[in-house]
Amino acid sequence: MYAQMVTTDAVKSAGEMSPEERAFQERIDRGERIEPKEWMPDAYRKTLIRQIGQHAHSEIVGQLPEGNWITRAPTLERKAILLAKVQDEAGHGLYLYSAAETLGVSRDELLEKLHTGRMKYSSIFNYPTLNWADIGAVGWLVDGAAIMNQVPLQKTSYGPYSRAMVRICKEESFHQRQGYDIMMKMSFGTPEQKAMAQDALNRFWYPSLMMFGPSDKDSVHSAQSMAWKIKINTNDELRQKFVDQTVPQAEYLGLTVPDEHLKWNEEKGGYDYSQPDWDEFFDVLAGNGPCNKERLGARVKAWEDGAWFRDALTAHAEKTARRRAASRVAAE
Ligand code: BYC
Repeated sequence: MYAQMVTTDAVKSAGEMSPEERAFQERIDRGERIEPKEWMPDAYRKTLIRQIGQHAHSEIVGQLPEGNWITRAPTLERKAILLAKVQDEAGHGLYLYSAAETLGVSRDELLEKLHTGRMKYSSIFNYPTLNWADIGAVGWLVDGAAIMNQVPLQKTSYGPYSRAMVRICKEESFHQRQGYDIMMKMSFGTPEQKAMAQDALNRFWYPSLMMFGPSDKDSVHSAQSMAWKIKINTNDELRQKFVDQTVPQAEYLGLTVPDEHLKWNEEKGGYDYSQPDWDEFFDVLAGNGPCNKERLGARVKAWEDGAWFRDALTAHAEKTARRRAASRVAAE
């Protein structure tokens, strides 16, 4: 499953490219968008299917840790907000599956790969949401990290992906804000509530840093993806921006980022911070996180439970097509 991580994707020099590949790279370098029916290198198509597919799966699996709390939200207002957020995530998954389909892969194929463990989804969703403060931490940190990663993707080179990201980013901003609002309520509440908020930050800080992917030296796809402008920034660049943005937000809440080495570095104009435990990250990717089995099990069950509905839709479409064909023959 992790064979793709053994080697780094080699970026071809102009001399090694075919004339078609060179012309393609020149279009990318000029900042042109690539559209579905246009020529593209096979590896560009495959990289996009991998990234957009994994992104779509993350949105869908990402509904689970929060969906779990809809019935237990503390007020009617919080319930309505959370419900809207979780529905947005479903919508993001659908835009992204549609964007992936323009590359010649079907949604069924992508889902089959997810269900059989041949495609990934974001590591973050393999961590549990134990209490209401965790829902605040997810919105604040997880959606905050998602925005940091996804705002640059609005400028990604593949047209359908970049256009999907525009709408997704608008919605993610509301998600991040609602999470921070929960954190404010908890942090400025009773000592017990503040302790819950601190505990949620303690548990979600490092998994959120992992969302940006392995450090640049271990990122197998970054160099080629950046040459093709599929990715606009490296994993470490975005992680640094996230830390710099989030630390003052934690300070405002009166919470402590669980990193004793966290320190403002005047020279670089950013914080020095501790790396997450990368062994834990790769272990979660290998299927051994606290919730991997539960999350995948829930998705497979949802797929199987929905089989009767998909069958009914297909049967209806076939029946309608047969009727139309019969009435055409009768009219001739
Ligand atoms: N989790 O060479 P690298 C959301 C994999 S949803 C799992 O750096 P790349 C939300 C990577 O796939 C947020 N796997 O890869 C939803 C590769 O393995 P493969 C989802 C990870 O692709 C609901 C290997 O490690 N966002 O926000 O250049 C509620 C080597 O990595 C992770 C997106 O998907 C990870 N964290 O860079 C709330 C954004 N990191 O494929 C919120 C789009 C790395 O060779 N994706 N891997 O088997 C990206 O920007 C890039 O794909 C990544 C990774 C930065 C994630």
